Amino acid sequence: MANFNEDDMPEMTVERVHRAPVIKGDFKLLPKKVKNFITHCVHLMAPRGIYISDGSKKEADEFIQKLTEKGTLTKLTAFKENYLCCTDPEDTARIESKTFIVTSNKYDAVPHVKEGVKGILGRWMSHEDAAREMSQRFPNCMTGRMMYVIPFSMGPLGSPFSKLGIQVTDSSYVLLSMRIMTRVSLKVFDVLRDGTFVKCIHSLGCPRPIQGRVKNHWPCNPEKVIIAHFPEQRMIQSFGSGYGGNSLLGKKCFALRIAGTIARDEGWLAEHMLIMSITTPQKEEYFIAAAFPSACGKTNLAMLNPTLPDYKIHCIGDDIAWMRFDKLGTLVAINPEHGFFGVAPGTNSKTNPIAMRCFEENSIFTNVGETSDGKYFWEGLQDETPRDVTIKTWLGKDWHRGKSTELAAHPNSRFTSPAKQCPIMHPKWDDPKGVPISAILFGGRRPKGVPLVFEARSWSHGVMIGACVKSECTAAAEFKGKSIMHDPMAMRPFLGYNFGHYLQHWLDLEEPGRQMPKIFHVNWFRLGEDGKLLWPGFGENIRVLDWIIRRCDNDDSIAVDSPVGLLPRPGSINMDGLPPIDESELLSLPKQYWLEDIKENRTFLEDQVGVDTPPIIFNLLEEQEKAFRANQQATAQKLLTCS
Ligand code: GTP
Ligand code: SPV
Ligand code: MN
Repeated sequence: MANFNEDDMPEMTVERVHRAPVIKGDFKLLPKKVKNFITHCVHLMAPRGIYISDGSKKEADEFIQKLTEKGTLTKLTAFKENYLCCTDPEDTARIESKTFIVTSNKYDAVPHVKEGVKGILGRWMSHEDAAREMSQRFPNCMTGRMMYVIPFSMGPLGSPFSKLGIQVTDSSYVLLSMRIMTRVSLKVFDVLRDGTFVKCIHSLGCPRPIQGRVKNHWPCNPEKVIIAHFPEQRMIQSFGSGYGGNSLLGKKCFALRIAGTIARDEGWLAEHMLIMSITTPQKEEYFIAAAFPSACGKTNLAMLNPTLPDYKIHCIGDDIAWMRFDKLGTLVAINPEHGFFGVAPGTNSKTNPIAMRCFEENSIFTNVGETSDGKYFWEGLQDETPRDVTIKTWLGKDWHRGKSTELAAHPNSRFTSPAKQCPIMHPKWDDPKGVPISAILFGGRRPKGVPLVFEARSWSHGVMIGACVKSECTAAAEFKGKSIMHDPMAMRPFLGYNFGHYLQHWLDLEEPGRQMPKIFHVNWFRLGEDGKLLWPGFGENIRVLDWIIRRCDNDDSIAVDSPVGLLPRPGSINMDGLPPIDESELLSLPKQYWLEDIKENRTFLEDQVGVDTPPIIFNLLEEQEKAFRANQQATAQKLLTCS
């Protein structure tokens, strides 16, 4: 299975897959490689039929009706075409411990870790082991179920930037979600012809008759979950989970892990980044991309509602950016996705009014609560939910305001909405040519020590800063608690190849004649001594973006040098109209904290990336340490300036 190659397979006709009749679509007209792929899948998984999805509204309506009758979806009657879906409570997030990269050579996939250290930058599996694991799962796994064939494009169909995929799945929730998240169309087959596509194989792992109990009308197989990527074969095999990043294979599996490898080979970048534009009161427009780990604020920033007057924000994408240098040396980016799979809790009319408008219709809400007046409910919506409605949790229990101790919505509950419904979508969000990027931001949840914003001195310094990104654990994967985890470049769970090679690839992009974007690090999550956030965040983040774009225009009057890079000169961030903010604390660089942090980062790289770490990264860390040691004025509380 692992070495499956469509060119080695005899051309099959529909008769050869007769035990699985083609229920919808014209199998005969498909490109040969697609036919062979489907035939292979039918032989392997033995579905009761084949359904070739055309991505149409009519088709979606039919599935919605069926799933509503079955109880998998519940119509939220207060809206036009909004549905609630609650999963098996054991299938609510990405499972990183079951996510593998399968390559012939281990070190193509993961770095050389120090002896005795458990690597956290990707999990490798050999082809032999993968073949064994798959053979224990996929044979006949679709018995009694329909196999949906979903032709999709990541990026505008036909753009030279875009890549095509075909996902087979036995989940109609996945079919509905893929239709929102990617561009599903039969035209994919025309564009494809004899070209290549990413083979995406997904099964819930629940053949009929079902053994055991299905919870919440959500078949899955949590004990046997595996999400395996075969970059050499441009293939993904995912088993046992119907949830998000595990099953909507266009997203993290394809657009980051597989595309990352393609990007390395072709000289571009596939990153876990939002793309947005900021238009100043002077009508200048700047495009930026920002990489924050899962559940750290990408969607919120991409849809920011600016509190400073006369600034306009447009969203191009909220999770994934594909970027490359064009002939003129400009870094241009596209959003390969077609929808949002956004974190629900915390989203409300104050924090993200734009998102609230995105999901007014045609959206699916997964694992949120429900109100008696036909609406969704989650933590953060208390103030805008009438007191007289009754509320049920995502687990179907009664929820009482101020009394219930359990959560109304799962912390990783999500909305799935078409991007075009976003009222501030950029007119060029769908432009095959992409948009020019002036700045790249890294960030994470850093309750201590890390200033609101600082700027890298150079491209390679920015890569070093990205390599040291850390964040508090979030609910987007299976981790519990609030410990600080390394999440370099916000890509830890999404790396498709050796992280050392990945850093080198970033460094190698710097070439004469290219306008390298400036790189920044931001932190909305710093806490004061009282344990409260020092920065209001959300719409107020425009103040930081404003500082960043002035730096993109090389306004040197607003920056001061420091051991970590360039910091805002005190008073240079526009704080007009804000309640008092402790700016010196917000921008301070506690020396002891940083010396320990640098040491910890060095150990992390030595342990986790070892000999694969580009030496310049260590040199830059050393320079940073020297700068701290040289600076005698640095105290735990004072703003540190070296200039
Ligand atoms: P993924 O979809 O998992 O990649 O997450 P994301 O990076 O898009 O994160 P998202 O914007 O959905 O935000 C996640 C959580 O962080 C939500 O609960 C937000 O309310 C909260 N959040 C986002 N931006 C801010 C901010 O500026 N300040 C604070 N305090 N919280 C924020
Ligand atoms: C993330 O975890 O970064 C997400 C959600 O965007 S998922 O699609 O499940 O990966
Ligand atoms: Mn994400």
